Amino acid sequence: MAGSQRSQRAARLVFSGSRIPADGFREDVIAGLSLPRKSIPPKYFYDAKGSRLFEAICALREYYPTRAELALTRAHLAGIARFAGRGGVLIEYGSGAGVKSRLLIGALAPSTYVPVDISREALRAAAAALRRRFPRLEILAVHGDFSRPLRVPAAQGRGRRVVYFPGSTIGNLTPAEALAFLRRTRGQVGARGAMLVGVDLKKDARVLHAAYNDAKGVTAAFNLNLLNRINRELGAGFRLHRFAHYAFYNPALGRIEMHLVSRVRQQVRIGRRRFSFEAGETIHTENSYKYSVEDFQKLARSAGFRSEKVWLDAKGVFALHGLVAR
Ligand code: SAH
Ligand code: AVI
Repeated sequence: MAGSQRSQRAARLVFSGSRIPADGFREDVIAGLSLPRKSIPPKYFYDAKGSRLFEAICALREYYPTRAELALTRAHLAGIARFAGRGGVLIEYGSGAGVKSRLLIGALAPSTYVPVDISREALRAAAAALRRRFPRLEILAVHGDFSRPLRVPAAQGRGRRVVYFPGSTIGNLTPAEALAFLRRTRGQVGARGAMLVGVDLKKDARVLHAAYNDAKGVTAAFNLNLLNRINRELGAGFRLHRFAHYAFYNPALGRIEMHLVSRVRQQVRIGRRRFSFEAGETIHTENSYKYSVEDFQKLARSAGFRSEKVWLDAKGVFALHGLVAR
């Protein structure tokens, strides 16, 4: 166990797993840029600046998912608490700034809260703020990567285990990765456990397009910040003005795709390696899958869950699925 550890009479705030997520960054970037279609996993967006930019995205007029999910959570909080039960262990994947977490913790009064995030900065700030808000709550914060099997402390703690995965972060996984993640989670919560998953719904492509191409250019800055991070952490020579943000809805695959397009023919160095780009060639940086209620229920079923509840926001743009073990 690494990181700081403080204890108080009723509650603890413990950080663990501090080095794991950075492992593999260089290897993943080199491997991704060596592919015929260049790509880099979206989990690398979230350095300290990337996490701040994501929070700025959440406040944008065009980016409806955060507002919609917050509104539906507030509107249905009592029903969500009845479904999930009080006093158990609440594990949250991709907890970020913890805004939705605060609502859920208030309603579920868990004995232990386990936020898991790849962004150390976001995790520390959110856990410290939650500790101030809920001084008696045990918080076991895990700096880790949920895209691989991950040991989570207190997973065998007191009470029912409930996994919370809001924000449609599941949409950033391919359907095959999402299925594998849901299966691992089904194993983790056990036969009496439950899961709450926030999922963005399929909708008019113009609404989706605007959400990922905002007028202020915050999403573009979020996408381009990945190159900044590679420059800083891997000693690379990306010139950011030679790349452009490009996001579009792919209706055949039901996903938003984000890319970084090379504006010119160029070579870029990473350490001693060189990578060639044609003008117009892209690095695929993120998918954001959108699911109908039925399609997501089918996926959850294949993973060993039964869909017990679905809550929608008033405009019908976002869904929160309440899943129980089958
Ligand atoms: N739950 C918040 C934040 C969503 S943004 C909300 O609903 O607004 C996605 C979050 O998941 C970020 O905080 C990011 O750091 C984290 N994340 C992305 N990929 C991850 C991974 N593979 N493992 C752990 N955390 C990840
Ligand atoms: C975190 N995730 C669900 C966001 C999404 O909508 O796919 C990340 C994001 N990318 C661009 N804007 C927001």
